[in-house]
Amino acid sequence: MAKRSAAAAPESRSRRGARAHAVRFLQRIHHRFLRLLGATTPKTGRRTAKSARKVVRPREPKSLRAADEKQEQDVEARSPDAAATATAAVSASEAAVAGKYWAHRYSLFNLYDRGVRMDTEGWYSATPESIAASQAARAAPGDLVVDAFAGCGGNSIQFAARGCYVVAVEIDPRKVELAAHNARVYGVEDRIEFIVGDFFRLAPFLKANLVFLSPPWGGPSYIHAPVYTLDMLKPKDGYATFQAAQKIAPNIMMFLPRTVDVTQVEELSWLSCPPLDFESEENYVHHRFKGITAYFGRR
Ligand code: MGP
Repeated sequence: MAKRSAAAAPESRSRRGARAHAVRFLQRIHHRFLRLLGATTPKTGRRTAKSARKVVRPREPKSLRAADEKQEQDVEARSPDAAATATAAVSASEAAVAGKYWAHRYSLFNLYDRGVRMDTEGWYSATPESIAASQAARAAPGDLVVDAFAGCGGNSIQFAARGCYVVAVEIDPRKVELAAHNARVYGVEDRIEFIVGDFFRLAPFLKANLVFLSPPWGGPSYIHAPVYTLDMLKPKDGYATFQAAQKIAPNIMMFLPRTVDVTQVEELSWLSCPPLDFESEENYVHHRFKGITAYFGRR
């Protein structure tokens, strides 16, 4: 008897129905799978606008939604004139999260999409993660580190990820909440002790292997001064800040503006007797000069 070819066999109504059902099911699963990827995957290449909208993130100004679809190169390609005009046109707080900072979110925190939180000051003053990691690499695992102006926690997190124990000092309790949250996002909260307080008042009572100083530079307008001098640091000048750190540890790191007078910074090492070893390093992100780290120490 001749075999009937399956292809030639007429499809029964029930089988057609089952096939249509399977197609619909696969389509549904496909969408869910995409949604899942959009919601849980940290930045891995280009994302569609649709999946980007699914990402959990802090509220951002409406005007920034469009920037979400642009990657860093787009923003960095803007002319400096256009950026300056735009910055001048908006209020100080909006300027802080204007396009370029939002576009830099993954440079600041690689796990941004997992719910990292920042306040206005954090957007423009957090140390980019790759720089914070290279600074932390100078510490030894197990070191006790005081992060004197912890802000939203970027540096503390990298020291903790390095295996250090960190005392994160921050005067603004709201920032401490953000930093503690971000430390949980990175899974390093067990290695960081957060203290709400004034670094200058606490310094005489602290002891550590290393103090990390990334104090306020005076906001994004710091760049308008052709040379940044140590008296421009906030809330106290660089000398007072450095001397407070000296009471705590023999090793000090300072993250400073790219326009800082490095000779003046080097002179800080002479505040110790014998003078501390000094090294300065230029820090770049995607070939853009972001700041200078000064390392002072005895090892
Ligand atoms: P920037 O020079 O203001 O911006 O800050 P950017 O994106 O480099 O500007 P452009 O000209 O390249 O487009 C560069 C980096 O310096 C920031 O990412 C912060 O890490 C750091 N930084 C900036 N400010 C204003 C401060 C500050 O006040 N305090 C500290 N500690 N760091 C700052």
